[in-house]
Amino acid sequence: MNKKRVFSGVQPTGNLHLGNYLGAIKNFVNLQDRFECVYCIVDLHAITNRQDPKELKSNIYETVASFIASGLNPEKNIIFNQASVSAHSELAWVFNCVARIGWMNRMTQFKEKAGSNKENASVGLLVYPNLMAADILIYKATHVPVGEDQKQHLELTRDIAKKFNNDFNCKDYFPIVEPLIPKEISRVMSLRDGKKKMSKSESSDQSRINLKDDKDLIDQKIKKAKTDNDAIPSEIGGLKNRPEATNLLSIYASINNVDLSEVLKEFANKNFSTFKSNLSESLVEKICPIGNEIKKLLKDKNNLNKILINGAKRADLIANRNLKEIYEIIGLTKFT
Ligand code: AQP
Repeated sequence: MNKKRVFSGVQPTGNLHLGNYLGAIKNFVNLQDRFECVYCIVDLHAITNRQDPKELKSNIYETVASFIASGLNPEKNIIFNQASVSAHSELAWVFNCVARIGWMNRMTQFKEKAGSNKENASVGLLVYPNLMAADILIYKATHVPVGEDQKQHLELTRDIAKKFNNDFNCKDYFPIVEPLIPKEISRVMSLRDGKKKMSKSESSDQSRINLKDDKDLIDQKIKKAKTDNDAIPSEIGGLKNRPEATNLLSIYASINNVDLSEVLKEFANKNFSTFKSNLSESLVEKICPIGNEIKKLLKDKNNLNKILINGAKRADLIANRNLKEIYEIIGLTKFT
């Protein structure tokens, strides 16, 4: 049926960090030669939490610059922001009517982000996964590269696709998407707490490596990163109940494109201070050129505008064609 197509999105909610890079963007780059790829800056998702309007606008540029600096080719891939293509919101409304309230209530991201005061969370935060399903399915994407934290939302996308296909008697209309989750490290954890996800909204900047951090900052953050008192084991079994050690060793594996078992062989029985200087070196080698390129790209807003306008036109064409079909299936008409 459909040609294989990749879709993924990143929120413009601040500096992108190593979790976004290793969990998602590195994979985006690897996929661009094999698939038709659509990469979106999901600004409508960002406003599920209050955003400063000026900062939001500047974070959109920051995110597109981070995509390009990480190696995404804007000619080959469709790169755009979600607010430019209204079909995402239109399909999200349709999915609000397909998905069930019970499905939303089970989403762990909502529970985590809403915290103890659920009644006061925005309705947008609750129905966020329906908009995410619309982002993906408006392109009839078949594959979605994401970090492991998004796995539950993708399962919901599959449920929505199946229910729509079934309710409207249109077998196989929406594809049942496959998540593409990195093998070496599916979830990059905080440098301060190996049980918490590395995240933009964590108040301590020491908890994450940002793509724009310079060498000194990376060295300092890795030096201070939490570990435990034991030496590095030679086998993966030796990492049981050692979340901080597992995190740092897995980051090293992912950034160097090697298996964790090989990293353990290389550093077996060594202490963490030796390992940490190797880790810093690898991060500086990989992340600093990206950060420098982001800073350079941000100086030329005209170029970034051109990339976003061109991407929006290409995305809009596909999305509107599909929306027309979807409305036809449902019985909705745009009288124009
Ligand atoms: N720590 C992580 N490890 C692996 N993958 C991660 N991703 C995010 N954090 C990690 C992946 O990055 C992509 C884009 O994420 P996002 O910006 O849309 O939203 P997020 O997951 O909510 O990211 P943050 O940093 O945690 O933002 P805040 O703090 O604003 O909530 C996704 O593919 C995600 O899996």
